[in-house]
Amino acid sequence: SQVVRLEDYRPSDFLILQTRLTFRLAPDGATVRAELMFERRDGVEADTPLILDGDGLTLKRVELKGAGKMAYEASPDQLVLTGLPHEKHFQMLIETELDPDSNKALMGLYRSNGVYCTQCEPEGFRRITYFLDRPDILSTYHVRIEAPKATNPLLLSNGNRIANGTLDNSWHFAEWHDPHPKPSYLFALVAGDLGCLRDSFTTMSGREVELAIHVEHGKEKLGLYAMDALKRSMKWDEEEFGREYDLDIFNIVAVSDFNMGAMENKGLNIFNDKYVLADEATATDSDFANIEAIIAHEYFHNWTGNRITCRDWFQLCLKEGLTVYRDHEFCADQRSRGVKRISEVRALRALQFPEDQGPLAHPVRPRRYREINNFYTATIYEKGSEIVRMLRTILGAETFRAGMDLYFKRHDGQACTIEDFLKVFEDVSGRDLSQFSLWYNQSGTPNLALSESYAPGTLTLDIEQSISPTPAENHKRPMHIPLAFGLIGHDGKELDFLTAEGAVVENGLIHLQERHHRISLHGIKERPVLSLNRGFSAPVTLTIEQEPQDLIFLAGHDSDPFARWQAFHTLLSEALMAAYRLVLGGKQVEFQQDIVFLAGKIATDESLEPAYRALALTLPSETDIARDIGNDIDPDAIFNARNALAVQIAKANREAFSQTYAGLHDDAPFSPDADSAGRRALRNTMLGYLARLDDGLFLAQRHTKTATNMTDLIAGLGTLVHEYGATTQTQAALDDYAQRYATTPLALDKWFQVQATAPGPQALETISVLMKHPAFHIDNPNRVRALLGAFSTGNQTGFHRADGAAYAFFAQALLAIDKDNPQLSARLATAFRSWRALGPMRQEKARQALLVMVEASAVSVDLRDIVERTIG
Ligand code: HT7
Ligand code: ZN
Repeated sequence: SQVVRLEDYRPSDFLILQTRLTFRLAPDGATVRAELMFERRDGVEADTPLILDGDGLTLKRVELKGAGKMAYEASPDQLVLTGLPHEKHFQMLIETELDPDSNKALMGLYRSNGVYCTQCEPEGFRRITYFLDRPDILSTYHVRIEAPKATNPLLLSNGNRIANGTLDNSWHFAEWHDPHPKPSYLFALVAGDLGCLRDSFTTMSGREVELAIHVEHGKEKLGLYAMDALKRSMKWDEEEFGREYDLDIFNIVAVSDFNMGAMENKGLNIFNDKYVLADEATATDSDFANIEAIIAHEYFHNWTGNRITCRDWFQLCLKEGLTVYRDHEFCADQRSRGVKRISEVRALRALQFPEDQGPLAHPVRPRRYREINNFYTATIYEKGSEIVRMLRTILGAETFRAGMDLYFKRHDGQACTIEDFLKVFEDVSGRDLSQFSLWYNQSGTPNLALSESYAPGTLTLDIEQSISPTPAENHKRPMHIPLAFGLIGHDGKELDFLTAEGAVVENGLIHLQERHHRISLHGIKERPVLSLNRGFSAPVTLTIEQEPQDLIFLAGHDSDPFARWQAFHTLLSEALMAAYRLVLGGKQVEFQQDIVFLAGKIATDESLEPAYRALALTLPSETDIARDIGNDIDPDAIFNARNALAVQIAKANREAFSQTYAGLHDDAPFSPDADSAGRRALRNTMLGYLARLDDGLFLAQRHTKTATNMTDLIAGLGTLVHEYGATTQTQAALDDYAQRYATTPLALDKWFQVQATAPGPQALETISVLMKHPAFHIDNPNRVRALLGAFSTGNQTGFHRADGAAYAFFAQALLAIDKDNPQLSARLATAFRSWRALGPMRQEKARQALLVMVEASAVSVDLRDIVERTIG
C-alpha cells in the first residue's frame, strides 16, 4: 500500500461541477448511473488522462455524453480515461453495479437491518461509483432513487426533495437536489422502511425548517431527546456563532450497524442508533450526554466541515478539532461548565495522552498516512479541539469570535487548510501565530517542569518546557503555551500581584514561548499557594513538587473547579503510585488519613455540585495510574493498590457515604437533565464504595432490584458483576437483565460490556463464552465494541493477564473481524498501543500477538498499518 504525503498535494487537473446520480435498488443488487460534468482546469494539457478513483467496483458502462469518443481502462480500483474531448467542459456517463447486502465493511452503500444507507467519509464514495473522490472536488448533486415501494417507502438523499412518484412494478422514486456544492464524502442516501419523528425549527431569519428523525418503527419516542438536542444546537449556533441552517429540511437517520458515532452528510446526518435512541429504561445518563454532544457535533459540521470543508485529509482537524471545540462549548452551556471541563480533560488524558506518548503518536495535522481511516484519532479530534480553545484563550473571546466570523465570510464554499484557519486570526488580531502553529505540526505532549521560590513579597517561578521524542520527530521546538494560573492566600481568596514591564504574564495567563522562563511576581502580601493550569488552559503535563498541605488546601479552596479537582487527583495519584510500589514489594498498604478523610468531606460538602463530587471521588482509573507510573507496569499490582485505596476510603467514611447515598434517593419522575444526572452519579459513586464493605452484596443487590432507570440499574449490575462476580445473586441479576432486554440491542450491549470488564484473569473465559452467545454478532460494531473493545481497553487485569493468553485470543478475534470490517479491527487493535510500557514478560507476549497479526495472510491495509506502527 502507498504512503500519502502532505507535501505531494497538487490540485486536481479536472473538476466535477455537477453530479447526477440514479440509484436503482433492486432486491438482487443495485445499479448506479453517474452523469458527471467535468471541467479541465486552465493550463492543463488536452491530452492529460483523467484518472478516477474506485474501490472494488464493477463497471457496466462508460461513455461520453454527446458524440465524442475516448479510450478507457478499468480496474476495480481505478478508471483511466484518455483521448478526452478538447473542450473545457465535457460530460460522462458511468454505470456501476453494487451488492449492498454483502458489504460488511460498512463503507460505501450497504444495508443495515434491511435499510440501505451510505458512509462515504473519507473514501467510501469510490465504492459507489468512479469519481474524483477527494475533498477539494466540490460538486452540486442531483440524486434520483428508484426502489420497490413496499420495502422502501422512505427514499432520502442530501438537500431538498424536488420530485417523487410511482413507477411500474410497484416501484417508486424520489429526486433530491442539493444546491450547495460539496465534496463526495458528504454524499448520502438512505432507503428503507422506517418510522419518523417530526418537528420544525424557525431560523433566525424566520425560515421554517422541517426536522425529521427516522428510526425503526415503534421507536419514534426514543428520538425525542435527540430532537430536543437538535433544536437546542440549531439555536445555539445562531446565538454563539451567527450560523443559520441553509436547507428546507434536516434529516437524521438512526442505523444499527455503523463504524463510528455519526456522520454529518449534508442535510442527511446518519447516526449510530446508540447516539439517537434513548429513554430512561434503556439509556444511561452518559448515553443522554453523548447523544446531546454528538447530535450537536454533527449539526455544527454544517458550517465547520460542510460549508467550509478540508482541502485534503491532512487537514482533517480543520473540521474535526474545530467542531469538537464547538460541541464542547455547547455542552458546557447546557450543563455545568466546570464539570464538563473536568470530564473533557479526563477523556483527553485517557484517550489522547497515550496516543501522544506511544508508537501511534502523530501531529494534529499529520504529514503522511498509509490509511486515512486510521487517523480519526483522539489526537485529531480532542487535541485539535484543545488547540482551538488555546487560540481563544490567547486572543480573548471577542477577537476569537471576530476571527471565526472572518473565517465563515472569507472561506464559505471553499476547501481549506489549517493555514487558512490561522490566517483569519492573525488578520483580526495582528498577532503572528507561526509559533502557535507548531501545535498542529509537532506531536507529543509538552511537559512543564516548574519550581517556585518565595521571598517576602516576591514569588519566582522557573518553568522549563520539553517534549519527549515521538516517532519520526526527535527534535522538538518550543511551543506557545498559555498557562492560566492564580495565587491563593490563606483565607482562600485570590492574591494580587505585580509583574515587571514587558513580562509574559497577562490576565492570569503566562505566555510560555521559550524553552525556559524565569518569572517574578511582586507585591504579594503573603506566601501564596499556586494554582496552575486553571481550566486546563493548555494540554500539557506538569512536573512540580507541591507540598501535600498545599494540594489539600487547593482541593478545598481553589475557585477554579478544574484546578480544585486536579489538586485532589494529584494527591490520589501520588498516593496510588506509592501504594503500587508497596504492593510490588509485598508490603502492607496504608494511605494517609488526611486524603481518606478529605474524600468524606467532599462527599458531604453541599456547597459543591453532586456531579463535581462524583467526579472528585472517582479514583484515577487503572490506566491513569499506569500512565503516571510510566514503565515496567504490572496491571495486577495497580488493581490491588487502587482497590486498597477504595476500601480504605469506604471504611473510613462509611457513615458519611451511607448518609449521602440515602439522601440522594428520590422518587421524582426521571429527568435526564444535568442536575438529576449529577445526583445519580454521586449516589452510584457512593454505591461503588459502600459495596466494598461487609453488607455490600446486599446493598448492590437491592440497588439493582429497585432501580427505576438504566443509570442506576447498570451501576448496580456492574457493582454486582465486578465485586461479587461468582455469586448466585450476580448470576440471577444478569439473567434477569438478559431476559428483560432480550429484544433491546443497545441495552443488551451493556450486558456484554459489564461482563467483559469484570476484573481478573477469568475474564478471558467469559469473553470466549460470550463470543459464542447467540446474541453476539461479529458483524455488528456496537456488539463487538461492547465485548471485545470493552475487554481490551476497560479490563486491565483481564486483558493483560500475565500468561499473555488474552493477547493471543484478541489477535485471533481481530483477524476474524478484519475479514469483513477492517476499520473496526484496526481501531480495536489500538488497544496494544501502550504495550512497551508493560513489564518485560507481558511485552514479549504482546509482541508475539502483534507479530501473529502482521504475519497472517490477507490482513487489511488498515489493520497492518496500526499493527506495524505499533510494533515500531
Ligand atoms: N466525520 C465523521 C467521521 C466518520 C467516519 C470516519 C471514518 C469511517 C466512518 C466514519 N463515520 C463517520 C464523524 C464526525 O466526526 O462527525
Ligand atoms: Zn466530526
